[in-house]
Amino acid sequence: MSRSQLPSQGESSRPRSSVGRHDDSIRRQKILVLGWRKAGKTSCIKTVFEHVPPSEVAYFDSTQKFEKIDYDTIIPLQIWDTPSNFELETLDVPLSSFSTIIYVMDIQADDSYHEAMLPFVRILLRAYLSNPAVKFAVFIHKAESLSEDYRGENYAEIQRALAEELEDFPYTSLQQYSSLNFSDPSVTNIIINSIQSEVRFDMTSVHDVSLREAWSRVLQGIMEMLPSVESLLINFTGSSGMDNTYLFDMESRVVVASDNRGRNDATMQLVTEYLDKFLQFADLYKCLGKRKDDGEDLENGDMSNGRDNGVPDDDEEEDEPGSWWDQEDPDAPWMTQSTKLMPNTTIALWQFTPHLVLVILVRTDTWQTRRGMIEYNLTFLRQGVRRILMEVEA
Ligand SMILES: Nc1nc2c(ncn2[C@@H]2O[C@H](COP(=O)(O)OP(=O)(O)OP(=O)(O)O)[C@@H](O)[C@H]2O)c(=O)[nH]1
Ligand SMILES: [Mg+2]
Repeated sequence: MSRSQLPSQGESSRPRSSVGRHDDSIRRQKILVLGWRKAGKTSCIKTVFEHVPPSEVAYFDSTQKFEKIDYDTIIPLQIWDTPSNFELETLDVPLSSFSTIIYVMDIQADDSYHEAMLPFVRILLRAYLSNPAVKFAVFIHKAESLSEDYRGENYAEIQRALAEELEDFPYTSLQQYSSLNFSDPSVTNIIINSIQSEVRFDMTSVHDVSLREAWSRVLQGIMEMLPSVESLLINFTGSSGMDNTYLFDMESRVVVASDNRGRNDATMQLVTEYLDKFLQFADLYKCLGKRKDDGEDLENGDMSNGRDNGVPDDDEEEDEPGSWWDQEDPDAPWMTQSTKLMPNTTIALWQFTPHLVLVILVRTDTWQTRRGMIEYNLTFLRQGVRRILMEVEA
């Protein structure tokens, strides 16, 4: 293990934003997680964003009321866990304020796909009418419980169920929410086609990397800065002889950007497991930067990322933490680590911000002969990524 003493290339602190915590809820990207009872909504959220081990999901109580989970990563998120069959009118924010709606379907419940899909279609249409830019994802969950053949069949069946429920929907019942003429089939056809091309389906399971991959696509779908960050990564990968480059959210192990080429499930699983193991020892790394409030949480043995579960704090104006770059010493060394994963492959990581870590896979001989050049290129990549984030957050 080693620490890098690379120069920070003159990064300067910026004035921190004056956003208060009441406004904080507004600036967060809101993600609504819905689904049939016991489909796995809470499991999909808590195993990724609250470090609940998969072995504990069997003991979750049924969700009785909305739970808002604030999570800080490359963009600030607010993930809403919901009780099954809640009424839209009970949401305390407009449906249009959600940037993404995730519908969790239990792949095992193949006798009720249509029944489960119907309430989703109603919400999906209401959301689309109030905000056509909203993103939709269906997590076809508990996928590991079926053999590969059945998985594929059920996946297709769920896609068909959505298509049929969209076709059969009584559109005139939506007339009160829109000035569109729903009696006109050309109007409903446009809506159906547009939604069908927008909804993405992902097979997920708490027992493997598929759930994090699905969250990764959700996050990337709402990251306006994604193309800029990706082009920096692709540039770096090309100029430094890497095999794979990933930018991970450290706490959740969700990939927020990658160069995407040469990526496959087996490599992802390997890299995620490595990161998991390595971060269990996070406290040993003195220069592993974290926000002040995160640090306090960690001292209590809690890696919970400073969440406040949406409870407003009246004193927030005085003790509101600054932006992450305010609390950094620009000349301090930053955390880095490398390990020979297999005889021919080395994995290395560098922390970029309190939330983000860059992970690379590289041939061991390349790493041994070109490490200096890789780390040199990396200072520019890190600087570029941080600049983009500062621009977005300022
Ligand atoms: N096989 C399998 N079971 C899972 C998975 N995720 C969750 N479960 C099981 O699904 C059940 C329901 O999980 P929850 O996360 O509580 O589901 P929910 O949708 O939040 O349930 P409600 O809040 O009651 O509507 C639990 O018994 C979990 O053990 C998975 O990936 N694979
Ligand atoms: Mg629940």
